[in-house]
Amino acid sequence: MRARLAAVAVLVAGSPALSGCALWGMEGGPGGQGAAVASAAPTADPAAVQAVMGADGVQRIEITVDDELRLTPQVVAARPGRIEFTFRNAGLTPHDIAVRVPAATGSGNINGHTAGVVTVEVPSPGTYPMPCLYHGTSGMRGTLQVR
Ligand SMILES: [Cu+2]
Repeated sequence: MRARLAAVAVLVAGSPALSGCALWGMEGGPGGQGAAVASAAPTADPAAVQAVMGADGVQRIEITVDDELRLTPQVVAARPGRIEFTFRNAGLTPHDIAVRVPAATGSGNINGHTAGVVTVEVPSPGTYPMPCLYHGTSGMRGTLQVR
């Protein structure tokens, strides 16, 4: 019994070493699935997926939202500038995703099997929340990391 308690203490003490944990609330951060997403660009959060810079200078990222109230990817990395999000609803439950940079720009209602586009101008680095206005309190929120 004493040895088991010691092992638990070591696990707890070791968890701050995992980067990005502080960003996530009770529902936890990206799991194994998120960690498996490849990202060529160096980012602080290994689960972050880099928005792709277009020839027009606009960074673009497509995020799938679903009936399990997930955003995939949940963490997006980008550089300061214009970023265009396409939120594609793979399920039936409507969503409304806001990107707070820091003023909120919302996608508007996204019905099942449709998509909503949000374009924001982010002047400076920072970590910006992307909550679903319907399900944010249920843990449906992504994160934009600009650096
Ligand atoms: Cu939602």
